[in-house]
Amino acid sequence: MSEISQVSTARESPVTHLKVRVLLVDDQLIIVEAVRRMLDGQPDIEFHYVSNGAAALETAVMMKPTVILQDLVMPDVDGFALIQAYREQEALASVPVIVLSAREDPKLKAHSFAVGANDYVVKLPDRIELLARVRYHSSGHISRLQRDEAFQFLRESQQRLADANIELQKLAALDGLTGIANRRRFNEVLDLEWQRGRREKTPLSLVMCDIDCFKHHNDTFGHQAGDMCLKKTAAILTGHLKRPADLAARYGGEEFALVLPDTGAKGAMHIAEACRSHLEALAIDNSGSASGDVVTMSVGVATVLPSAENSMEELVARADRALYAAKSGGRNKIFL
Ligand code: GH3
Ligand code: MG
Ligand code: MG
Ligand code: MG
Repeated sequence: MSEISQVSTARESPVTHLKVRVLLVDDQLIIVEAVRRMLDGQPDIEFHYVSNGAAALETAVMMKPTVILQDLVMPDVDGFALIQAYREQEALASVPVIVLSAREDPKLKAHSFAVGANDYVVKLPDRIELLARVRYHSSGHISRLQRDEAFQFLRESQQRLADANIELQKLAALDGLTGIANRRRFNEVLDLEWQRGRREKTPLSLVMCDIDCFKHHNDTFGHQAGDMCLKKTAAILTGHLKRPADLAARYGGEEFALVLPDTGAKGAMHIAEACRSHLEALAIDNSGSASGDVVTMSVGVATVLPSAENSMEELVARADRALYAAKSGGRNKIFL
């Protein structure tokens, strides 16, 4: 039982709002206690009361009860006037009001209905009767509420789910260390761009990069320095992309790939060279390595006009072979 001074507006599951919220307005605490005993402990009923008549209207507006049990005679207000006041409030206009009267009197009954009451019970009714009347008057209200709240809850849940799925899809496509596209995303994009190149008869270029003597860098400066180097390399690659459709991806450990749609060999070589020289210019320490004193990368470039006569796998294999040639050709080089 709670005398209402504050009503929580927190929304959890709609189920908590499907309880029949009974507000008893009665100045006599002995009546409050008797009604509480009848209603409390019912799983579908939430019992509240207000014994101060002057506070009844405000309390009712705040808590939006399902049913009001209304005393007629109170020291500070007139029960009839209160019922009329409920009816003038938008939030309470259709809330069923059951009058709890001390007297079995036809005139009081008639007047109660005239001012807007829905039912009239002489105090104190039998528990079974009171429960039956409360449930009878709240059934329509609850099912409407149930429907509206359930729809609202469903809509919000679906929206949250959709948002979460978008986030998950993004995460599933990104490399955890560098934040750029991962191998999975690379495969998806390469496939899409291959199809598009075939349809639109435009060249597709693939640039494969591999950091030189990265094992030496890791072994000499530590794994954290190695991670930092990977992040910087990723940033260089994305920084040199020119079009929205271009993609930079982490292909494997210290290997990266660029997918460049509608780009010929010349354009791809140009971007590859910009990336290679940019990394060299960062002068990340790799002293003592077989490929020089700073971190560099070797690059293989391949370009194809996608068609039925060639394949995506061939394009990847050609870029790989070019990369291997750049490695055997002395590293820090670009081969086509
Ligand atoms: P090469 O010039 O022939 O490419 O030699 P390399 O040393 O770069 O190539 P190798 O394949 O021998 O070594 C690659 C190293 O990259 C070994 C591996 O531990 C390291 N590596 C792979 N992934 C990560 C990572 O996420 N972080 C760090 N710090 N190191 C990584
Ligand atoms: Mg009274
Ligand atoms: Mg490698
Ligand atoms: Mg390497």
